[in-house]
Amino acid sequence: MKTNSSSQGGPERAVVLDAPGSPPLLALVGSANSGKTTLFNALTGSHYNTVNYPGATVEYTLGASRHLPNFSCRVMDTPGLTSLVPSSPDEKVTVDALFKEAFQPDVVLVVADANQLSRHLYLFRQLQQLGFPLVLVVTMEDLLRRKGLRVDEARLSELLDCPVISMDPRKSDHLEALSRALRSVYSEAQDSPRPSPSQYEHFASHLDEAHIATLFQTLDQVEQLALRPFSPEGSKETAASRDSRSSTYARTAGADGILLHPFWGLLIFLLSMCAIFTAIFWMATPLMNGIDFLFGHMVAGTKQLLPDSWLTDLFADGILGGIGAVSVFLPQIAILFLCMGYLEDSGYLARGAALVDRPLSKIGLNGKSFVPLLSGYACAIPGMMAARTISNRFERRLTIFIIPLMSCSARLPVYALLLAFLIPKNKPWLGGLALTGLYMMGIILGAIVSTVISRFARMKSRGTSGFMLELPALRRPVPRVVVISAWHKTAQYIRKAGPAIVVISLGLWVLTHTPTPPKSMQVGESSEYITVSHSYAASIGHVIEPMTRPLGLDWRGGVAMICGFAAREVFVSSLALVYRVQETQNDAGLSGKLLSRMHDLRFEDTGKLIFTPSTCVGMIVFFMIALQCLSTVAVARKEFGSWKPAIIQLTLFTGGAYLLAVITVQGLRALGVA
Ligand SMILES: Nc1nc2c(ncn2[C@@H]2O[C@H](COP(=O)(O)OP(=O)(O)OP(=O)(O)O)[C@@H](O)[C@H]2O)c(=O)[nH]1
Ligand SMILES: [Mg+2]
Repeated sequence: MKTNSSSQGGPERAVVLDAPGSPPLLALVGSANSGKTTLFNALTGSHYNTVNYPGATVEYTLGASRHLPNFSCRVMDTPGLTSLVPSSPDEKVTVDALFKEAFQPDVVLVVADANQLSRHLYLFRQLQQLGFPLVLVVTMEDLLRRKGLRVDEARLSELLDCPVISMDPRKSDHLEALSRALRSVYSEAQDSPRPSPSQYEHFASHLDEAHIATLFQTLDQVEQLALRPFSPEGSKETAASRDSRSSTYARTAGADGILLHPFWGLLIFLLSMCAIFTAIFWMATPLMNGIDFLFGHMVAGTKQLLPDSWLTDLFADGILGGIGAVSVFLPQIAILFLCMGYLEDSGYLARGAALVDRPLSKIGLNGKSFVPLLSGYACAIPGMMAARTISNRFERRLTIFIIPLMSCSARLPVYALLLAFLIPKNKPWLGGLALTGLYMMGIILGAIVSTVISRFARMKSRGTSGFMLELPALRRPVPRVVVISAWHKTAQYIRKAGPAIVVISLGLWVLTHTPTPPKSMQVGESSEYITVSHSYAASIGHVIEPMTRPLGLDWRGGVAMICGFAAREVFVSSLALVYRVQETQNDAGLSGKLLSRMHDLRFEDTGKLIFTPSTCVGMIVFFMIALQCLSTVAVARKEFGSWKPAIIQLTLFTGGAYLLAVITVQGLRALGVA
């Protein structure tokens, strides 16, 4: 869920950093979860992912200040930073951004959470000591006010000797005041030199503990002087309203007592997940039927409208059919993102991290692994990148290693198809339960792999990084924020999966239609069948058939599985193509046709049914474990820093998946399951 700059849905803008005459550079820095990315989005009009737990951003991002009145600048969002001495790779990104010549910001905008003012001001003071031109933005004052306190901007500004703007970056007000402050700081500092890397080296090597302790004491005083009691404006706060507010707080604290309880907390967590997955099956069905119907008619309509030629077939079956087969699953993916976004924004998912810290530390990981693992449930790529927040190298690499086992959203269409085949339509809860089980299996398998590796590695001595996660306040999510975020994640999914589906569907159509079989064979009603069984795809499929037979699949299923390596969801559209689903004569939509076709497909030689319960369970096992995504391998190489672990990961997971799938299919058959 939690994603980071390069994988987020916002428009990437290429901004040349050090081009001569380019507008001033404004850097947003501050502690994790203080609202930097939210402010970045407000200033630039982007839609980068903002979530309610620390560690969302792990790379810097650039944009143009389109919404900042009268001050045209480039804006840089950075990963959270607590102090100028970085303790993890993501923190190092921010420090590098501040001191590398080409990046040197003209103004630094420090973002601090009003509820943790003294701690967040520590970084501010360090930047001030080094001589950066600064403006301070204080966020989350709405939450502070609920505690009966407010920030006295003027007083804080006086104490810190720096312009201070208190604002909620989720609403676009106060941008005028912010712009004014930035303009004045920028024009004052324009000619003075920025702190150099050598100044930084000197600063970092002269930090001593006594100095840090004094600084924190001073900052505590600053906080005390700058916070004022607050009662709701205009209205005299009545005893009743005060009581109701403090009881809200007592409730939040009480809620945490249950939500973080080792037993009840976990039970509630599991039940919420079950509810979400049942919702995915149940709520999505009408929408899925609609999309299915639409594409079914589009394909049929295209074939009627356009002249009868191979080009029409290529377009209708290859492209439209391919897109349709996967689009059907979009409602499920959107509902998954919506529900997770809601839990994320409420602050509940961060409780998940606290809950699993102890179990995770038992298997060699760290509470901080939770966010990357959770991100892995949307897509392994941002998950692997989010692991940069883990400072301990071993724990970071172990987290990256097991992330592909988390069920990414690309697996959802495959699971959904196979479960729809296995489970009666009138029992959505059974589907939800099965899906919860599959998603849980991801974390269980990850735990097994991680335990084994960390047991082996324990021979070598290694440190472990302490886990410190700031729990965000529990709050009612803002529906607009949740919906927009889910929309952008779904759109991003389409952008990522779409091209692969079109290209593979086209390629596969050509492979299954060439070369043209000899004229003498092109007679009778099964001419389409003859075409495909004489095609190049058939030749490839027959070569790999000895591998796919033990899985219970014929050569056509094997071809679809190979196509799945481009992107897992392509498996579904490929099945539709290799099994010539378009020719099924019934009124169902595309996926209805695919399902009904699966029920009576038979092996060409033995005449036995291909898609049996054992084959489908085997395929689920295969897809659950296989690292079937080449972009993940590339990112793993980058995050590991070498090919070796990435290749080991690929071979271990894909090889293991194949073996386990064969064992499952053969085992089930030995037990008498068809
Ligand atoms: N209530 C409230 N929530 C806010 C405010 N500003 C930001 N948020 C929320 O705080 C959460 C964290 O915001 P982000 O912008 O992701 O924080 P960040 O500083 O980029 O976090 P990292 O990338 O982890 O360093 C999000 O859920 C925001 O919607 C505010 O003023 N009030
Ligand atoms: Mg961020």
